[in-house]
Amino acid sequence: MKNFFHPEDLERSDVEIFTAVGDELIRQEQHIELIASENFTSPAVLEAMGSVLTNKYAEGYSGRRYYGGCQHIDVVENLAIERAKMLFDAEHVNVQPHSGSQANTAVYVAVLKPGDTILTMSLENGGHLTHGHPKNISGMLYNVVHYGITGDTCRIDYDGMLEIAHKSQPKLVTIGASAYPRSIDFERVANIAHGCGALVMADIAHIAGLVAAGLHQNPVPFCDFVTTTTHKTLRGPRGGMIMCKQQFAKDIDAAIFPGTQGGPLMHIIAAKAVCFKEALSPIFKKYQQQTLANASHLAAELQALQLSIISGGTDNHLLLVDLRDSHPEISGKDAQCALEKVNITTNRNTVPNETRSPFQASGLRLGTPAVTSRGMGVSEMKQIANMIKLILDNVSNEKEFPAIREGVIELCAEFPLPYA
Ligand code: DSN
Repeated sequence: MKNFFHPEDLERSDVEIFTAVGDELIRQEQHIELIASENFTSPAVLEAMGSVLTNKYAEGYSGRRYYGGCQHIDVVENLAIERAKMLFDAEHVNVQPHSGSQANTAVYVAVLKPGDTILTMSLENGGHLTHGHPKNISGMLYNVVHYGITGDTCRIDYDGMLEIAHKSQPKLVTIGASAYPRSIDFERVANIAHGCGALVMADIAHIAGLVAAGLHQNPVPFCDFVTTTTHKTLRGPRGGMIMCKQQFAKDIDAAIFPGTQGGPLMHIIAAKAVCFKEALSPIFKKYQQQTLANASHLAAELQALQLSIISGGTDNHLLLVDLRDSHPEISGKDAQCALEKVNITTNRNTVPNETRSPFQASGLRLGTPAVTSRGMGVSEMKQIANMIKLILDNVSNEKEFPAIREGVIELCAEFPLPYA
């Protein structure tokens, strides 16, 4: 095979971009990455993404393309599809969505008409923009009704969902979240949706890696459509995917192309195939088990330091700190900015019954996929919890910050990224 990658090419032709990319690599190396939706791909995934496949137009599907020269492209896309089917036990897979948002939009286009009712979880309760937020196309085109979480346990209110489903008679129920730390009973949601004549779409963007490893209930047997991203817990390239029952295969494929997208990103589809192969290996399950162990340890350590964790802990890769109890004077934004000054990267998040604006928010979302990918374990989670507490206690007193930042850089150096 020809070697297509010359590391010095970018430096020679565009030193500004070369420098920015290099600086970003140093940032990733020297920061503790706790954004729950981020991860570090393998070098093999990166290599596929940087390949000559980006040069190829391949509108259409395998064996039915609108362009010539697609014989190798078909091999790539077929491998991605077959591996995804094996990984999730899916009847039909479309690997062309450019993102999770594109995947969700295509499902809506496939089965809904403008004005139809969708029943979803709101962004404020942990859902996603594309699940009917008024400023997203899903909220503009469809009549959106929300279910919520219970006030006491902060778990999805399945009984409430059943009641609202019967009252509102949705055409589609969506389930899946960006900031929900507990397991989801997809079978129960599918029963509720089907019981009132609705279709159901599970969005597993966050937990796809856990599902693939058999560590979370797989929605594929129960739900009509399952969408995901491939770059979060799944640790692949930035992109999306749709799985569905065979009866919807044609409609879903048409909703992606020509419905909402043109040419597929074949370099990304190749990287998805690489990621699925990695996810089928036994070592991937060990990685996901460690991600879960790290998340529950991080939650327990923070609780031991008197921080409030929404729902009292976590079943998955993420947790939500509610700052209102321990640090009512600081917002999620203040906390995120202070942590960033010591090289700990997080994102602020709204919490149930939020009183601040989403831009300020009262919570911090923390996730363990990225730190686990670089090899950190439970003892590092204790160190990280102590550093977070120290920063939150001293948001407006930066005296301690340089020493903590040095500690973060030293810790990161013990767990190098695989890109040397
Ligand atoms: N932006 C992603 C996240 O951070 O969860 C969801 O799309």
